[in-house]
Amino acid sequence: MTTPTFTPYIKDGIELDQIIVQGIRMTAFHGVYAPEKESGQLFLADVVAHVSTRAAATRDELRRTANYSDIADRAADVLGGDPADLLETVAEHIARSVLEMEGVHCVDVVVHKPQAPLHVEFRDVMVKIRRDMKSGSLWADKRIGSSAGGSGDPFGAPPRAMDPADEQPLKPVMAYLALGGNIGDVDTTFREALWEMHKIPGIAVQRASSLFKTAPVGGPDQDDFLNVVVEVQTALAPRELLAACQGVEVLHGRERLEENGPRTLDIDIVAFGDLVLDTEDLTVPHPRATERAFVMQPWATLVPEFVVPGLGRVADIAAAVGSRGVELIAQKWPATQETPAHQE
Ligand code: PH2
Ligand code: MG
Ligand code: MG
Repeated sequence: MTTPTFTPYIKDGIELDQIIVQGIRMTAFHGVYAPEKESGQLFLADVVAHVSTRAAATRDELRRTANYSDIADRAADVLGGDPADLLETVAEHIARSVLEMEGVHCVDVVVHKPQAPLHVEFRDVMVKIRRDMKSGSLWADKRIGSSAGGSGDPFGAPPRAMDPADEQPLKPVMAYLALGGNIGDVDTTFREALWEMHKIPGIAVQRASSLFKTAPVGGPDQDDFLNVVVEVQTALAPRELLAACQGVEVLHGRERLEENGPRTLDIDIVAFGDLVLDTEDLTVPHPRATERAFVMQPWATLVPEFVVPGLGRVADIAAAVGSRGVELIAQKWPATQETPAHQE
């Protein structure tokens, strides 16, 4: 079995370290052909997790790095899990699982199938992929600008869905999410939610607005809210981004009990690039966002020049809506509380 080389991964100008688990081996039933699904054969996986190990080494603490045993378990779960037709699918699923681990910025996965049914003698067949948390990389293998992907291209993307809410954008899009909440430690909830969003492949959280305390608008008599607007870069279709937002709401115990009622966490897509869309479950730009000071004031601290499709500059809309009931709490949010790794 040969092992390919793994090129370094550079994050913010610094080459990350690599934690490598090689030759994870299992009998499994992946393959296109019936005998492969019945008898099974040997599969092997190599996984390289690109992480910064400095903080862990300085303190000699496992929790500050990626546990190689966890990496191996995740790879083995996929390798020995549900049979897939393609090595590509197995590799992709391993990559996604390892990318979910905290601190892993990029992952290389090689899946080997040394007993593949070929017509010639050979040593090994492998599929090698790299995936990272930046949505940009999701596009690395998209042949934008060529004729590839057109209807005559058998290797191109599947035909586009009819509903524009299900169409993945042709290149990464800046979307704006409005977060609100008034139950529990909302500041902490927001921070956790942003990290959870960022870990989802296809979403890269970029920046947050200032943080505001806001009087409740609508609904029953309830506590003040915290509100913030964040910028994400996304490779997902609008409806996939919506599902991600709702998934993170659920993680924080969101229950949809009453309209405009108190909630731990609400995440609304307020804009999705320059897209204008009106479907049963999703309307962008958000139909009420531009009437609400608790969205417009935070948003104006983030991207005053952004033009809300069909409605104008964020700063202008914010000025028109005014700032009644909204109070600036933290200009720079989230304030960094931990010592950055490179200072340790
Ligand atoms: N969200 C609502 C209803 N009312 N009021 C404030 N101040 N902040 C909110 O986020 C909010 C609200 C429905 O999503
Ligand atoms: Mg809302
Ligand atoms: Mg909502």
